[in-house]
Amino acid sequence: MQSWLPPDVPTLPGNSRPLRLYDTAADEVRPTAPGATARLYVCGITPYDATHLGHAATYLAFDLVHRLWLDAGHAVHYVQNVTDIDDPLLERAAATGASWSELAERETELYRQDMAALRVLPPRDYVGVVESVQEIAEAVAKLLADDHAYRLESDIYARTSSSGHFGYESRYSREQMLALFAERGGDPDRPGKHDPLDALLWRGRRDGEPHWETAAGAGRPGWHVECSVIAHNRLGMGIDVQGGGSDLRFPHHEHSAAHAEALTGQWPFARHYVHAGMIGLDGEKMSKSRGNLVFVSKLRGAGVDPMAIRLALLDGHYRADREWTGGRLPLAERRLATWRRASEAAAGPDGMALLTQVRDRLTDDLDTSGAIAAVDRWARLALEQVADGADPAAPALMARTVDALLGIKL
Ligand code: 5CA
Ligand code: ZN
Repeated sequence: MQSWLPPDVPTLPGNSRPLRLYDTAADEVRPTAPGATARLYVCGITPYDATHLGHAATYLAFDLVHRLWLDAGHAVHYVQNVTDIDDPLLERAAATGASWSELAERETELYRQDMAALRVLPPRDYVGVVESVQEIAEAVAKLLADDHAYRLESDIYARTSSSGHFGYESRYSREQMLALFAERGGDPDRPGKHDPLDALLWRGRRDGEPHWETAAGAGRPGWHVECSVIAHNRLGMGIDVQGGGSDLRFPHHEHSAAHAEALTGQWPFARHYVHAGMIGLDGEKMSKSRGNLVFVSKLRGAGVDPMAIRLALLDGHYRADREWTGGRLPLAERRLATWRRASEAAAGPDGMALLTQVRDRLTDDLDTSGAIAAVDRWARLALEQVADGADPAAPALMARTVDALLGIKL
């Protein structure tokens, strides 16, 4: 699929520190250790509705990962999928009388525009499931041939025990897994399954549903295996970060990892599993099914500066569940205006010191609040013109720092 156009990323002087991130599997903050090319996979949208602020916050967190690796001198191979065929898409299309593929194309295009407006760096490979059906089916056929999967009527299920490591990613108890599996699209009670937690790899052809003729038979892919295959075929195993929102911790990331590990006989699928917290509205997770959504495109259409949306979403720790309250946007707009004025000051406090502080805060598990506070302090001093030995080059360096590392164009 076509990705979107990249924003410019200024280069910065001096050296960065290795990026440290919380890894769900290890339950600790530990350094990422990419090679010359860092490998990033982030689960993409299911395009049956527009991008809401929860999606945006999650993609912004991983955009910072991308930017911090670039700042540390790595190339970044970033892959993201689009779940452009799945039950929710078909249900929405049926309810509205639209064609599922037109709905997916329309919402994916809106997402691209939202991401570009928010200055999110695009993935190198932006990959839809529809365009990958054959490669996914080949992997499913191999899992079946290797006895890591079994047929149930016209469908195919993965054997949960096959990878030998099931459970390491989420660290949930079996009871927690069973509850979350039922809640998040799984089918623990289907008769004939060998283990209630076994995940659907392939949904055999059903009347009235789209299907493809493939090595796995006629039908369409299950959800988790799309990410295993799209990621593994482009990035290999042991990718540096597998990312998504915390609602993907289980079952999605656990099963995606297990499928890839069974397929290749290698472990682990990813070296870090990184999860962003949920953005809520009125005390509930923002979600398409609940309908309590604030759309990026609506705010943009109302004339809100995308940089203010970006700044508002970055003001809080990415791992924390956060409320989108009415005060967030006006606060971000005021802050953005202050930063813009300060970036045009004749001089300001030491710009290298600010850059070091922002790098230190962000490489420490993306402490955006700390980085924003450092810029706030710098801006206040620049505007009050009280800095000792004020540096005329500092305002320009402050603007480059904020642009390159936080993605905020002043
Ligand atoms: N297509 C799958 C992943 S393969 C999917 O989960 N799509 S999604 O459209 O439902 O979500 C896209 C991303 O946004 C996921 O990483 C999800 O965890 C994240 N997300 C969804 N709702 C929220 C929310 N309220 N706050 C933060 N992130 C969210
Ligand atoms: Zn995914």
